[in-house]
Amino acid sequence: MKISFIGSGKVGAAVAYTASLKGLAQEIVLTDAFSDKARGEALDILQGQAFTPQAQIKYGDIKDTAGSDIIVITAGIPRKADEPRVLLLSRNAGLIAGLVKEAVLYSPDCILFMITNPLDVMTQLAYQVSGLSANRVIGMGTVLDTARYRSYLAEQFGIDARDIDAYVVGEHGETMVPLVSQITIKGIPLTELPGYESAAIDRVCDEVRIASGQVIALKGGTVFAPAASACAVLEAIVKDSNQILPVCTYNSEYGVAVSLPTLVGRHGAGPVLNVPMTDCEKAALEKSVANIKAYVAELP
Ligand code: 2OP
Repeated sequence: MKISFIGSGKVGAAVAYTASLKGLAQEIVLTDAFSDKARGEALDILQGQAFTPQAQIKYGDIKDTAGSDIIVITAGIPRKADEPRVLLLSRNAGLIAGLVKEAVLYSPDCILFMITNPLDVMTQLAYQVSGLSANRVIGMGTVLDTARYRSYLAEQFGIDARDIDAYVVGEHGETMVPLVSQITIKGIPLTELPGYESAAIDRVCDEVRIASGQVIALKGGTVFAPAASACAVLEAIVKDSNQILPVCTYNSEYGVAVSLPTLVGRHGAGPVLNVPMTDCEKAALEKSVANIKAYVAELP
């Protein structure tokens, strides 16, 4: 398994490091517009290898990513705390289109894993310009928001986050939809938990919506939750686990890239699963999809 990173900033480097700790690849290649940054991060990971799983950690330019099984794209300008993710559209679109095309030339059989924001638009763009089938262009999407949702629910109700089945779907952005009607704890509806009150769920949903802005305001950017979430997706691909994750993929029913619970394995992503939703949740998802489409229409 060869995993290459286009963009070795804070998030790219953290994903690469986490992937190396999890032993997800035999070969990891870091690239960055600032080549010293890629070299520095690669050397830093390499120097710890006496105590971590062994992998070849390399740095270089896009040519060195040739033959990758997975290409992780984190390149681009990140957002500030008070900026919506979508403001990055004009900043990142041209850059990402060029990088995707070049990466696929060197790795025509790869799975593209998109992390750059605005996530849904960048996934749609990568799907359009890469020529790859939809199952091989995967955005991290609301996997990250889902991680936050489960973590905050776990904290609120004092239970193990890994026992919680709950999803955030739709846009990885302002209109994300935390699904409340389907939350279960190992098959038991959340409403059956001692101490359950619907106001607490509303508070958790609000917290999830502002979660990244809060971290960005405090430390300048989100890093560890994105790295953990990205590596959950990478692990599902590498181990061919067919895990259900709300990744972002082009959805022919909606006509745009959007996050929904999807099987993820060595083939990439798909099929998308039908989650039961209330009418209110369905309407919120439709609104979220419309929002993504409006942003996609702004692509140059
Ligand atoms: C996040 O949600 C900034 O999209 C990034 O952490």
